Amino acid sequence: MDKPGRLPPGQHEVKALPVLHIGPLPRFDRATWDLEVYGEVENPLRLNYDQVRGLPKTIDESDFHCVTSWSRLGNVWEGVRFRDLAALARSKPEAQYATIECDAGYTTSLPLADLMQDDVLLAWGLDGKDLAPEHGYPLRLVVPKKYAYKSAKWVRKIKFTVEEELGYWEKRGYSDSADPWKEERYA
Ligand SMILES: Nc1nc2c(c(=O)[nH]1)N[C@H]1C(S)=C(S)[C@@H](COP(=O)(O)O)O[C@H]1N2
Ligand SMILES: [Mo]
Repeated sequence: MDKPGRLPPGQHEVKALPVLHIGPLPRFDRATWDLEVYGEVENPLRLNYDQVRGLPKTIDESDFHCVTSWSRLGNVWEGVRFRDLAALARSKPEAQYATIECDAGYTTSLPLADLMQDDVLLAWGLDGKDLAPEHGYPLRLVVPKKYAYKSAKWVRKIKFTVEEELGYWEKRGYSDSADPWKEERYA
């Protein structure tokens, strides 16, 4: 692919994926960890880590754009498509958004229309290896078409909602639509 054409306005390329988050690195205990899918769904789920890793696997290459201006191109993510998990939980017709809730209190939210895209994964792997803990292992959301604060690390709960609940950065002045190609950095 033509890399220059892949950089949104105001972004520069970095070769290695930086580590960026607020708060401490959460501890992962495989024996007690679970993923909960709840809210406006017909079939609420509580999956242990083995069950998550047994979900249909997708590998997808995409670019990653942080609002602070770095982009890391050509990330090969491995995980389950958000929409495959949503199909298992069977979201109710009135559900329009999902709030992603993480260890250590971080949240973000997105319209289901954005989350159902082909390139949106709940990922456990990057570039042929399990994710490093600091990049979100055991499970992170990846939403390549949005600034990376939507790509929540250490996901534990997914809540389907009728109305949108603003996430951690979205409540603090960052754009909720967060489209890097339109430079939607601030609300
Ligand atoms: N749980 C959690 N997820 C998070 C964040 C965070 O603070 N906490 N920061 C976000 C931001 S602003 C960015 S740029 C990316 C960085 O991901 P990386 O550290 O894997 O590069 O994680 C996103 N996901
Ligand atoms: Mo970011």
